[in-house]
Amino acid sequence: MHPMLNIAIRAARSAGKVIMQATEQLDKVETNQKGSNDLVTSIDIAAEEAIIAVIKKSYPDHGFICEESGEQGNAQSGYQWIIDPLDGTTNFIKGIPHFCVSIALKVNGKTEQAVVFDPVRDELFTATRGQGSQFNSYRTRVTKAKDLKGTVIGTGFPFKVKHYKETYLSIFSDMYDDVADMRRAGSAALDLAYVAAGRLDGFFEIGLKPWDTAAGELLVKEAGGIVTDFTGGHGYVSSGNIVVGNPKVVKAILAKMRPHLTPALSR
Ligand code: 2AM
Ligand code: CA
Repeated sequence: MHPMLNIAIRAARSAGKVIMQATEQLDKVETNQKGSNDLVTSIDIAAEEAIIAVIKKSYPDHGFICEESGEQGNAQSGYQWIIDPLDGTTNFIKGIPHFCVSIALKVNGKTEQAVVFDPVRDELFTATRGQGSQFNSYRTRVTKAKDLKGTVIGTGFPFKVKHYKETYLSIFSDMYDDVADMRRAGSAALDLAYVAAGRLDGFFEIGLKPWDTAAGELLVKEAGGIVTDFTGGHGYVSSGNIVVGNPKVVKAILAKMRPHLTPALSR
């Protein structure tokens, strides 16, 4: 295993410990509002500090982009860790046991290592660029679906950007006609890991942030899947409008989206 992936796993497990201890006394967790329907807890912050401490111990010169503390460290080093210490914060606050830690490492702008760790089920999803994607050390692949028939597609509602409601619901409605079922579980990073592990056939969401998707993207690609924006392009890197799955599933999802796209969703 690559030494940097090893450190990423150690960091994710250390954050997982902080998070799981907190679930035993949820009433003591402090919650603050960052933005519209966007919450942060004392645990997001403590878990992020735990991750940074583990990584800095081995790699004191690396840079970081973190959901809670923003950019820090040395971005010029060519190494940048992209960290979501607790993805699925709303689930965590409500006591719904579905959230994860997401850590990716970019080297000169390319994602090389990825970890998504579910501390509730002790499930570890990892990838190293060019070496495939693993679930608890076993190689994973995206599903082989040829179209939407029989598929289960994950999604997230645009709960922080509710003006997309109408467009989102028309896309959802058209897709719903063809799929077996849809899932809205509340942690985008875990949704992406589930696509990589073949648990979901595909996934789409509007307006995700780099720390929600950085690790999951590499997991999906290394599992044989593709990642696009809502037009099939690369705009997702800045827009966070993301579609993933095997190439045929992505094509089928994009076809359902096409009639409903507004300019803001076409990038
Ligand atoms: P969070 O828990 O770290 O806030 C839920 O739909 C998933 O999407 C979560 O992973 C949530 O991350 C993420 N998310 C982040 N920004 C979002 C946005 N603007 N709209 C919808 N989901 C968002
Ligand atoms: Ca997140």
